[in-house]
Amino acid sequence: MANNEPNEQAKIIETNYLKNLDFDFSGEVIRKGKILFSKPVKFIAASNNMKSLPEENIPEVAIAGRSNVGKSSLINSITGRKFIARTSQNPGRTQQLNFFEVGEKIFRLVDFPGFGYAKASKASIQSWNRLIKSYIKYRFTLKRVLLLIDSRRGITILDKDAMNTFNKLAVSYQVILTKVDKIKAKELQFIIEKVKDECNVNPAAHPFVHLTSSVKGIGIDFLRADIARLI
Ligand SMILES: Nc1nc2c(ncn2[C@@H]2O[C@H](COP(=O)(O)OP(=O)(O)OP(=O)(O)O)[C@@H](O)[C@H]2O)c(=O)[nH]1
Ligand SMILES: [Mg+2]
Repeated sequence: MANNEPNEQAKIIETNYLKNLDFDFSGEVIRKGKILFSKPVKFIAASNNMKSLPEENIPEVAIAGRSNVGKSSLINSITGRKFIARTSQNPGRTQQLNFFEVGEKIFRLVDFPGFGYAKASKASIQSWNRLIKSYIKYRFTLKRVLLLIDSRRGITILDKDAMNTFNKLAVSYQVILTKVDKIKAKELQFIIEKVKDECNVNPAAHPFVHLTSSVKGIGIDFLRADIARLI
């Protein structure tokens, strides 16, 4: 990595957030996000069918994406708890909908099982898909799905399938690029443009794309701020 590489990346991140004319990421918004996520967070339920979901009484934000994209790591990072969501080197670790409640009945983050896990059996893929689709379709309290995309891979066929499913279910979703610590600034710039173009042609996709690294803490305060103004 060239010496000026971290600077180049910092500039891209600054342009995405602080120089953004369409979305406000100023001090007050960031402060609200920090306050929200300084509240206690607890794991409250793991559900593998619609009947065992927690009561539908507070807003929920779901975290979706390919197996191994960094969903559980991102939940740990935004909640500031290292081990609240179980992460793993082995894809396919999260196999149910896991609910994490932030604050006393303020809102919940929902960790989805990852899609595209190569070793999953057909039957388990079908039951995950059915559960996720039903949850999205019938959950009145679901505010938005955050669709995590690995910045090294970009939008794959599996991600496009997920976007099409979300479009059809008419659920609002937003792309979050993960693991930006792993790529060079030029590649990051390229992938941002591509992902934004893709979002623009997908009716239910939110136009703002987040850039994150759970390892380096990049973009985390901005994501907290966005969640705080959403719920
Ligand atoms: N370098 C880097 N590695 C990351 C980052 N986020 C997650 N990882 C690593 O990626 C792997 C998968 O992370 P998880 O958070 O378990 O992924 P997941 O999407 O929850 O995976 P499933 O539950 O299997 O669907 C782990 O080895 C993490 O340490 C990141 O921002 N940067
Ligand atoms: Mg996981």
